[in-house]
Amino acid sequence: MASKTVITFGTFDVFHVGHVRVLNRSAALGDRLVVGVSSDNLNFAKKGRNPVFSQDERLEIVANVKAVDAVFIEESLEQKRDYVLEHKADILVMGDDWQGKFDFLSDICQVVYLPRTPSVSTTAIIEQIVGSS
Ligand code: C2G
Repeated sequence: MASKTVITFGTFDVFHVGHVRVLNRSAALGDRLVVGVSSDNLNFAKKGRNPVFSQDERLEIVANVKAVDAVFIEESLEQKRDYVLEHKADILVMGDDWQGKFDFLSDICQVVYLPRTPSVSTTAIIEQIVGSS
């Protein structure tokens, strides 16, 4: 059977257990995991704030997760189709906060949404740190 490439995307700011679990579960769906890490500009456009860690730092962290085979910077949400084709991905994985949003790519790859890990988020971690200072 041909080997399967999985692609997923995220900001992965203030890297936490929800991030490592989604990467492990994504990798388990295929043979090779490629991860698009949102650029600082894309993150600002999506969330209205700069990430705590820069795109170079986030890229380095994600690249060093055991389940991850390759990383690249995701510059724009609109380029998903190009990224899937460029990396020859067979499966696109997204967290279920994106449920349905990328179904239009199912003509070129399988699209899978995984449930988020409950009760952990970058925003909550930042709020907890700010509140405890
Ligand atoms: N995640 C999770 N459980 C959490 C938090 C995050 O499973 N408690 C998953 C998200 O569903 C996503 C990945 O971890 O699959 C990265 O999360 P974010 O950094 O919040 O990703 P986001 O900013 O939504 O970027 O092109 C789409 C974007 O790049 C996705």
